[in-house]
Amino acid sequence: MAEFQRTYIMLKPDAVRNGHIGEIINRFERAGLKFERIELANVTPEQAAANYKEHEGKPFYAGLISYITSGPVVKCVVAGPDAVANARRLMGPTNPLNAGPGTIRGDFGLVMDENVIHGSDSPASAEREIGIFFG
Ligand SMILES: Nc1nc2c(ncn2[C@@H]2O[C@H](COP(=O)(O)OP(=O)(O)OP(=O)(O)O)[C@@H](O)[C@H]2O)c(=O)[nH]1
Ligand SMILES: [Mg+2]
Repeated sequence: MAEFQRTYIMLKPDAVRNGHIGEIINRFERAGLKFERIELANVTPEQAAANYKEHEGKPFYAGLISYITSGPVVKCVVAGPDAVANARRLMGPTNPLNAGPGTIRGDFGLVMDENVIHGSDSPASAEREIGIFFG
């Protein structure tokens, strides 16, 4: 049985910079997921550190923080049946190199360092991330 869930989706700075907001949002709506909140904003250094706590100390951490704070993002709460897994299915694997055509990362990205979109990995992460980004 599908479970009704909320997930936190974030169109990363490269998606906004490259003018792909509309096309990406359209894919979630086309699949039947509903946007409950949506806001263009900059990620603060505090929000970036809280969101990427698990990666602190890794070689790519500094680059990740500077990338996610490099320009406006689109912060979204998306809801529907199995929203967490369905959003990640639409997004494709973390590395665009492994993301097939038809997925958001496969169609709009080329490299792991700029991988277009974020989606929560569990309902618990979603709740935590919605708290970080919407207060
Ligand atoms: N350059 C680089 N970036 C990485 C690497 N691992 C993770 N990242 C970045 O850190 C983000 C978060 O990593 P994960 O949470 O493990 O991956 P994910 O859940 O598929 O991606 P998100 O939806 O963004 O959380 C990724 O989206 C990448 O932007 C890596 O090995 N190299
Ligand atoms: Mg993640």
